[in-house]
Amino acid sequence: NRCRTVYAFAREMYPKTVKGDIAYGTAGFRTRAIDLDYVMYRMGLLAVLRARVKRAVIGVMITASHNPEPDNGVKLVDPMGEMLEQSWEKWATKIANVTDDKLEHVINDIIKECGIENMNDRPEIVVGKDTRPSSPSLAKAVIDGVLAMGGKPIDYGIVTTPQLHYFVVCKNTHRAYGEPTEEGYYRKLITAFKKVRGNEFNNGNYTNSIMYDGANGVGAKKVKYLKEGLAGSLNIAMYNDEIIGSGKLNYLCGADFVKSQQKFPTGLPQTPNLRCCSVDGDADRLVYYYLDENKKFHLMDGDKIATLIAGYLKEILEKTGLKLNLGLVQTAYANGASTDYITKELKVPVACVATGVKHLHHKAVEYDIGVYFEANGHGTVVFKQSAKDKIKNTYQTNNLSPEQKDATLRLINIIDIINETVGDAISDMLLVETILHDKGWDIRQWEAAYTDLPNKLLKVTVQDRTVVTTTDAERKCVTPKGLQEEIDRIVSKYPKGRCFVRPSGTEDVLRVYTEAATKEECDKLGIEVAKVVY
Ligand code: 16G
Ligand code: ZN
Repeated sequence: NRCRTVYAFAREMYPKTVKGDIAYGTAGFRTRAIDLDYVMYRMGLLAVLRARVKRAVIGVMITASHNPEPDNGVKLVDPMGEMLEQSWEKWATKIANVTDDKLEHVINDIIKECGIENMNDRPEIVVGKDTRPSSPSLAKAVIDGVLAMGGKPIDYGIVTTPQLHYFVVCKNTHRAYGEPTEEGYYRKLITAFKKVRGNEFNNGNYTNSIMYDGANGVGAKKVKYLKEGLAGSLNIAMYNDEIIGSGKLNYLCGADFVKSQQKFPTGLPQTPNLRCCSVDGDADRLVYYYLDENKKFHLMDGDKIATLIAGYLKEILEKTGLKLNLGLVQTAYANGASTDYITKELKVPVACVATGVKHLHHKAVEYDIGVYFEANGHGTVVFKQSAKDKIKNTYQTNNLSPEQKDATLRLINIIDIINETVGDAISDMLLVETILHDKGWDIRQWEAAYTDLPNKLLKVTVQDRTVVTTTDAERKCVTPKGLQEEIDRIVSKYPKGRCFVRPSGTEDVLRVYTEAATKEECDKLGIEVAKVVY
């Protein structure tokens, strides 16, 4: 009976209208919103199957992050807040592309291959969406899919991507991680933040005001609750909060614009030396920046945030006397100067992995305390349960010096400021503000830690980007034969030169990243390599 509903709905309400295939990639499915109705319905079906296999709550997030407003997308969130397990990406791709009359086959294949015997279970599927005008109808399609397959949809409405991850983890840990509600999320962050900050709102060169660019998206809508809760302790001046449907989402503003254009966003006051930050369209990325007296733009990207956090956690750990291993995970995009600084000055071990949050996350959980960030501003800190237990148990013991006790309590509260489930712009902002406050630093002192090498990212459109394959965390090309040798030859001519070429996981292009001692050389290097791959 159920199955009849599934296929009748598919044919009558959500027929597959698009001929071409799409692939579940690094960011799930992402394309023009008008092409996504049937994909959403089918992701609703798949989420229920996944939930039955894992016997857990699964999340579905509808967003196209920093893409333009007419796009949309969908990704599934696994039980502990991770991205959908890689082995299931093939099922997602299969179920999205099959014709309506073969949908039944694919579903039966999944049931058989995964040995799903609990087809009568009614698992909860938590659904969230960003502020795109297309999101409500796409959410309805997901929910119809969940219902048709016999799941129980829990609709959280408009939320940030990291909030949705948080809800999934709260539910699957039976609230050990927090209350699975928006209020619970704000309360957890605000309470911890205020405890660490205490009553001294300013400290040294640190002042407690920040300019916040909401990218005209969900990050603007949600920070209002935080702003109220933090009133006094942190003053958040909010910009770029257009009404839904204005077409301005991510337009000339937001974290992706600021990082990729290396430009000050529209809509913020251009007063010199003000600490500013931008989030992206689903509030999982964060960058900081300021304009100096000469209106020169200074960017503090994901690398700067990561080094600030890792360096600070190392200091705190030393003060507690706890023996826990701390590591930082980056991608090939991390500026060479940041890697140098963190390994040589801070002496924190660094690992490099392939682009995409799932790769960073999986590596970071190998450390007791793992910090991971992409240069684009997506990242967080993860703590092993055993590390958290050790920190808490140590705090209870009586043989700590006052300084140790203080540092241990600080660490306990800092863990609560962090959204460990996934990179979270709002939580990351509170963490950065906490560190700057404790150090008594203004944004220039933070910037002074190291100087970024000039860098550039080019897109090259080629006939078939899949001919380029890479190894060594995407830093070396394996095919086409001879390409890497050619790149090496070019790079060797440039002082401090570095370059890699990789196929994009989200667009039909090759990406060429270059770094060199000067901006001119960096640009030249990029053009030389682009010519070779073209
Ligand atoms: C996706 C990834 C992001 C990565 C980007 C690279 C997630 C949640 N998002 O947006 O981390 O930086 O893809 O895109 O994993 P590219 O492969 O087109 O360069
Ligand atoms: Zn995003």
